Amino acid sequence: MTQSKPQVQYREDYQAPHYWIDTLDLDIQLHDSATEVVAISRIRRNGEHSEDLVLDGEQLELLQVAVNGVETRQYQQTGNSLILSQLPPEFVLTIKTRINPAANTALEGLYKSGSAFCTQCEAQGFRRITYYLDRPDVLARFSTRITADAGLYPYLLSNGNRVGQGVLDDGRHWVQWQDPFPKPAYLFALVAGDFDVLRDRFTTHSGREVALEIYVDKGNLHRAGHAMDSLKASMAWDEQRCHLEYDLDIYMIVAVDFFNMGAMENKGLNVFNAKFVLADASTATDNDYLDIERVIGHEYFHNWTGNRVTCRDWFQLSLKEGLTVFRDQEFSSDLGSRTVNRIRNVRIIRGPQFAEDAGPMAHPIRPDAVIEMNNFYTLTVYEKGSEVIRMLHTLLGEQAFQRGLALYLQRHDGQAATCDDFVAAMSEASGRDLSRFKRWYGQSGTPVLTVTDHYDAEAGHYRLTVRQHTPPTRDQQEKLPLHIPLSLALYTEQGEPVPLMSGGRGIGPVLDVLEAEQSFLFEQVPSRPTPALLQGFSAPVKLHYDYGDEQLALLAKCCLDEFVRWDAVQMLVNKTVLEQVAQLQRQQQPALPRVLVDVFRATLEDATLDRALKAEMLTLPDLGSLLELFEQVDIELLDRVHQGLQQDLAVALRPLWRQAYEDNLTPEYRIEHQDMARRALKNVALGYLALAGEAERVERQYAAADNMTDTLAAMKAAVRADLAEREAMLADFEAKWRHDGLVLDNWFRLQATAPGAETLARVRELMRHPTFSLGNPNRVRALIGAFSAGNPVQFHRADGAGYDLLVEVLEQLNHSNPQVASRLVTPLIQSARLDEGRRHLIRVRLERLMALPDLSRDLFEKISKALA
Ligand code: B3K
Ligand code: ZN
Repeated sequence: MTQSKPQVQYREDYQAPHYWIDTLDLDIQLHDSATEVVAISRIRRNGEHSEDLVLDGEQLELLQVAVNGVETRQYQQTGNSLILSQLPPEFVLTIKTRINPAANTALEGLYKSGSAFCTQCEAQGFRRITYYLDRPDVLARFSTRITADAGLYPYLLSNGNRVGQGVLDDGRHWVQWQDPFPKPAYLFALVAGDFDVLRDRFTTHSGREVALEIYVDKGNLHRAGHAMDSLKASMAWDEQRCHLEYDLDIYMIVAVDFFNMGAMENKGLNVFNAKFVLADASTATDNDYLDIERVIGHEYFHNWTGNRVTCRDWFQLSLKEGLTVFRDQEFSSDLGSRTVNRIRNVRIIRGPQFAEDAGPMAHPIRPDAVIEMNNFYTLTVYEKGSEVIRMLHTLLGEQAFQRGLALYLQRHDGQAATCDDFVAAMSEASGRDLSRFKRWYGQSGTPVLTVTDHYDAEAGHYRLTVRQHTPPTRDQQEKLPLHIPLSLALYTEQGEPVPLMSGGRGIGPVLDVLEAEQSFLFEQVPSRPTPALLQGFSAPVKLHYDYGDEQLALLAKCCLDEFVRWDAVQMLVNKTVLEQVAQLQRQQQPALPRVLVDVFRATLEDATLDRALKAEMLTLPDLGSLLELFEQVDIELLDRVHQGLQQDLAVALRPLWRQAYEDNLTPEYRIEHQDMARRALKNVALGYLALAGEAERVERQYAAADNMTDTLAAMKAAVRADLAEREAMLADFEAKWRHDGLVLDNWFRLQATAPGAETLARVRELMRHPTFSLGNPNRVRALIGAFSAGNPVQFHRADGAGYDLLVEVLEQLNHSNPQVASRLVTPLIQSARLDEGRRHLIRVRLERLMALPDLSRDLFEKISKALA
């Protein structure tokens, strides 16, 4: 909590630490409310100076300090630091502290998740365990001795290898761990508890035998198999695609119920939100299975990109996160459908990431100024960061990219590196000038590409003119032209691709857009072509090109780039939405364009299309992404258009939805990509059929379902279409799953995102459900997060009651869990697209929060920016 006004840290102010810590020996005596930590470090002065040693520490009770074994009182304690002066060039520092894990509701540092102890140290949680140089450029060899009650905590885990253990007289036991790899404190982990353990092995390419262990709550062993398969698949993939091998003899994953985010890549001991570990057919959906594979992969890939080479300072976070997201996206794409993965990622960029760029928290993927680091684990740093890596991959090609990655890892192995180091390695390995490309790291905001064209029939010339412009963002007024890879193809009216010729020779599909305005001439173009622009979403930009409906229909049917086929449908939908909003504003009846129905029909009837892709093509953008089409818009009007469009498509194509439904029933449940694709398409069809009033079919699916994907799809269809059957299904589901929080989260989420004015009251009622708790981040996200971020119409009720609910929750979480509070506040600070009335309602409430006497740094940073 804030004592004084929170301070801004600037990237430019980076200074190497005054001291290095070479080794840290931890001795941790676990007790619920009085855990004692003895930390012995070998410290070395960095260069000649007489600076103090300033250690970070928060919420610690200091018991003893000794230098070279001699107890000392020559230290100062300020709010969050311990300062030692007049130190020798090298010395051993011993610090004894006491902490209270049971009272730690912030879930940062050492805390209790249910009956187990666990830790979360990234970004700055280690300072809640002991006084330390808690910064990522201080790398030490850790050894950790854990002592705890043997009955309650039979498993005592930490990083590295188990090197000793013993039993004590008082019913307690101990285990000693040694991590041979120097690491920053944020990668430290400790877990103590009683678990079921799933064990397996992996033999690496060079023959290292690795023990794989997944720790889950007792009784959940049967739900850990998919996580184990995903782990082995990740290890194999990293060897095959990136030639990277695992480096310890053991890899452990622990699933816990109380966790602020998805998972954490601690060296050799990942701690996971149980949501990303536990799965079986009866409790997990197809998407849950895919998410588990993705997150297990992500954390595993961090072992190289993040752990072996870490970040010099937290401003460089995207160095490990953007790169590791890129790696997990490639992993998922190699194992499943590349196009569908691409589409799902692009939906995130175009929806919430573009909204972040347009809001008060806009920042470059490498931020320049930070108050609370935890606020910068953002879609920009992660997802846009991955897009930046993907653009490098597009520009360099797979081979040069892999050479660059190898060079970067080999050059900086065991070090804390910067984004500049990464780009330098990529540039060296490929011979490409990336100087302009580097601007992506420092410039925030979403570039707009405006493309115009001219066809000269006589000469057979086609000229594209590309203008780029990045509108100012809240953090940065001036914007410079970026290096944008623009992938394109040209199509004839018959849908045939035209070979790209320029300067008398064939050229590749990727144009280097470098200037504010640039034009590209294509020769030997037989007729006026339709350009397929931004193939594969080759850059995270907004594209403006004045496509005619027929051109979009052509691309949707014929384009060889599957992403563009999907995108053409999206553009057609966007055009329709813009048109219909205008019609409603003119008090006209919105019209359903023939061409849209035709494209949907052609998509449904296309027997060659992958079913998962079909499902994506037939799914409209969500309201959040549609909001991004407008400078400002009446959200209820937009929602009416969105709902009406789905309704119209449901009715217009009803026989085809029925057929898609019938054709894609899967007789038995298998986790297999073909079957998942069938279910995806079938359930999209079910959604439309529900809107067309086919309640009986929805009920039948709910009753017959033998898997969570189909159960939830039926329940969702009923809720979205507001079918009378929905209450019975919801009641049945609750009775079945009320004791399983993870499963019940689906039930909370569904009700929180239900249309209708009664939703708010329902959410309030659900907050009193016995399985709901404000102390569990998963529950909070499923109910409160889903309502405020996933139900824009009800959250932005004109009476402000949606805002009041969120503010009440924030006031509580501000004390108990500032990180979770800070995530939840997002929809309140991204109000730019809303009307004046709502913005006023929001402002009043943000001002109230701002006036809280003990506002956390996390909320302070976001709210003060929103109010500025
Ligand atoms: N590195 C962690 C995120 C830590 C978030 C701290 N607030 C998980 C991940 O990105 O893999
Ligand atoms: Zn990560």
